[in-house]
Amino acid sequence: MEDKGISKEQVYQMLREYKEKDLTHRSGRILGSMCTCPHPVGVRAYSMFLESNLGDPGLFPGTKALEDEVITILGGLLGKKDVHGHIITGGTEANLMAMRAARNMRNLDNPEIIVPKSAHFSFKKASDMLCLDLKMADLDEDYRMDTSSVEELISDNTVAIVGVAGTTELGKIDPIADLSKICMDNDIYFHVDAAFGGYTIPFLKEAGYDLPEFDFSLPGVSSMTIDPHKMGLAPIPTGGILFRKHEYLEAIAVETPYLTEDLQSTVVGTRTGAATAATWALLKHLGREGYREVATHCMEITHKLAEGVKEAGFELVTEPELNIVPFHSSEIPVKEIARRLEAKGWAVSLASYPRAIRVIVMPHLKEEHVDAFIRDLKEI
Ligand code: 0PR
Repeated sequence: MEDKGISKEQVYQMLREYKEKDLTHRSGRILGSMCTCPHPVGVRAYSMFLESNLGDPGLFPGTKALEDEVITILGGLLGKKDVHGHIITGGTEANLMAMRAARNMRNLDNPEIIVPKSAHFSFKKASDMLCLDLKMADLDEDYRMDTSSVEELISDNTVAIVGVAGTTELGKIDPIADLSKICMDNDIYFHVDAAFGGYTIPFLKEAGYDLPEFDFSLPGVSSMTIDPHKMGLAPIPTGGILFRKHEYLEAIAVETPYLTEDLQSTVVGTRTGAATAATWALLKHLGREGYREVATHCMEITHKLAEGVKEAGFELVTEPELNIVPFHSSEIPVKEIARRLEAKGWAVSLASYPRAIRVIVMPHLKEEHVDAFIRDLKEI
C-alpha cells in the first residue's frame, strides 16, 4: 500500500480498465449464469441503503420494517403470508440456515440429510460444516428426485429431506407434493430449494403454465430458499430464507450480548440492508404483473432456443420445464461443443448429469442473442 493516495479520477480510470476485462450480462454472451443485469430500480434502492446493517437492526428500524414486509410478501407468493425469515447473501446461506435448523431441531449423534443427486453443491458445504451425513437420492427418468429412492434412504438419523424447485443444471421441479407427504408421514423436516424457481414458478402458474405445487401450501414444507438475485432481478448478493415456524429460527439463534437485538439466526453477522431495500423496491415496482412478464418472456425465449437447438442438429436432454435449455450431440463431445462455442465468444456452462451444455435463459438474453447463438450452433 502506498503512503500517499492518488486522485479519485485516477482511481476511477484504473477501475474502468479492470472492469473492461469483465464480461457483462448485457452483452448477451453469458449463457450459463443464474444472475442477470440488476434492474435499475433495485440498484437505486440498494444504493440508498448502503450504510444500513441488519446485523444490528435496532439502529435501522426502517430497514428492519422493510425486511419484515419483504418476508411477508415472499411468503404470500409462496403460499403462506405468516412465515419467518431473512434476506441474506444468497442460496448457499439460505440452504445452510435451513440445514442448521433441521439439525438443531433434533438432537442426534449421527444426523443425515437426503438430497437429490441434482442438488446444488451448497448442500455439500452444509454437510461438511454442520457434520451431516449427505445421502444422495437417485433421479427418475425425467431427472426429478425419485421418491422410492428417498424412502429407501430414510433412517432414524434423517433430520431433513431436500427437494429442489428449479434444479441448477436442468431447471427441473422435484415432486414436492409427494415429498411433502413422505416428510409428514415420517415426521421429517422438509426444505425446498427454490433459489431459482421461487421467482418464476408462481408467476408462470398465474400465466397459465401447468406446473406442480411446490410451496408452503403443502403442509409438509418446513422452509424454502428463494433468491431475489436470480430471477428476482435484484443486485448481488441477495438471497431469501423462509421458515414455516418461528421455532426453526429460534433453533439456530445465538445470543448477541451487546447488539440491539438479543438473538441472531443468520450465518452472516454484519448484513447489508441494501439487499432488502432492493428486493422490496422491485416487488413494489414490478408487482405480480411485472414479474409475470419477466417469467413468461424468458419461457418464450426458452422455447424458441429449444426449437433452434433441435433445428441445428443437437438433442435436448429433456424438454425445458423452466428457463434452462440443456443439450448435447451424439456426434460431438460436450467439451468440444463448449470449446467451439467459446471460440465464437459464448460463455457457456456444462451440466454434469447428464453431460450437456446448459443455457440458462435469464432476462438479459434477448431474441437477437438467441438468433445469433443458433446461427453459430449451426456452423459448429
Ligand atoms: N440453490 C440452487 C438451486 C442454485 O441453483 C444455486 C446457485 C444455489 C442454491 C446457491 O446460490 P448462491 O450461488 O446464490 O449461493 N446456482 C448457480 C450455480 O451454482 C449460481 C450461479 C450464478 C452460477 C451465476 C454461475 C453464475 O455465473 O450454477
